[in-house]
Amino acid sequence: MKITDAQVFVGGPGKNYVTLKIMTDQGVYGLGDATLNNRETLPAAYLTDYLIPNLIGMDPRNSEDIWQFFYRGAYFRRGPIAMAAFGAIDMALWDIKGKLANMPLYQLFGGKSREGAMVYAHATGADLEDLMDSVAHFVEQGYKAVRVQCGIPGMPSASYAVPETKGASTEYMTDFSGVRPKVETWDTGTYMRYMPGALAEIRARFGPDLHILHDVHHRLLPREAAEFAKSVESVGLFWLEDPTPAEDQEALRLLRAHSTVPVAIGEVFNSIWECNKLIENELIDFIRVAATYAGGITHVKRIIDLAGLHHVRTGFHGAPSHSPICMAAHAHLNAWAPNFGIQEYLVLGTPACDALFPSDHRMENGMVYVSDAPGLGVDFDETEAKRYTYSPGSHPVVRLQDGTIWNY
Ligand code: CS2
Ligand code: MG
Repeated sequence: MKITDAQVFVGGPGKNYVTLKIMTDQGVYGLGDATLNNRETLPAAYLTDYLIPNLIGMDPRNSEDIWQFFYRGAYFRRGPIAMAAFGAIDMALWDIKGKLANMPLYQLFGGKSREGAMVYAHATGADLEDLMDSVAHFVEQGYKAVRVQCGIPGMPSASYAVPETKGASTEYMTDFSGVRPKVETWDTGTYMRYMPGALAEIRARFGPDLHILHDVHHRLLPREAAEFAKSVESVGLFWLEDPTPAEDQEALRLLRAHSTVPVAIGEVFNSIWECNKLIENELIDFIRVAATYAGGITHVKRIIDLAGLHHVRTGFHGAPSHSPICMAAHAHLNAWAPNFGIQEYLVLGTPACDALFPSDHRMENGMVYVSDAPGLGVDFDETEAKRYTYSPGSHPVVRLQDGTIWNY
């Protein structure tokens, strides 16, 4: 069996999804997601210029060997661009494998460990009251877990992932007016004084059963993160995400020494080599990698297995940055993984997205039910794809009040 052709499409409803389609001489094709948010043309070029010419003629069933060929063959290993490109190829090869076996992927992993996988939504508000309305909206829809972010009184501009005006759209992460970022202003002291009380109010309003998550988005120093984690302990968070920039992994020992708050890290990691020390030293509780830029299903399965040895559960990244193809890969991993924790969930279910990526993975009452179709169980409508083109966008950059650049 041989790969005969592969194509890359960039575009989508409100997002530049990077979709790979691999064709074979047996008519079976596979789909992969190589979306690297706000740098989408780069994995697309890596695929088109270097990887696809090598793929043609390979036997698509040898997904492990193909993964190793590209990973080791690059010599300059890892990095989000390469790993997103390898990840897309890997997903597409697993999709083909499942279609050949006539089985949904979770069966090839070892079957279902659960019927539905719990997901969390993003609740956000310009202020706490606005956020409470957003949380209530998700609770009414049956969500059992909600990530909460809100504007902070005294903070000069909207902080991470919040709209500037009440009730505004939640299109807060990418500005598609060009590659020049908008600037947000951050003040750690204001955040540290306000947020613990706000989280306590959310807990008081919604009661003990709601899983509440909060994302610090890498903005605190290690000592500040330890103080913050200690101060929110009574809220009973499901997790505190990215309390510090994760390059300095030893820093988490300070947080661990002062607090039992569950810690989730890893959405910017692209290989097991960034996760292994955090996992082996049991400095985190949830690992946040994504099948897209952590090298696909083959590589993420290795991370899941390592995590399982150390009581670390999964909490895969699922920001709108990932296409429904990556989310389908996650749905299969989540159905199988014995150490599944939760899934961040934002993309599936919008009519435009469903038209471009038809699938019968189902979301109901805050749970995802995996599709039983062979392979990934998601398709790509190329006619629909013609409606979209690439539009450059950017994450905001963050500065302190004196102008110093800070962490987005
Ligand atoms: C975030 C992301 O989902 C999350 O937890 O931290 O939204 C992140 O900001 C984006 O994926 C960046 O592209
Ligand atoms: Mg995050």
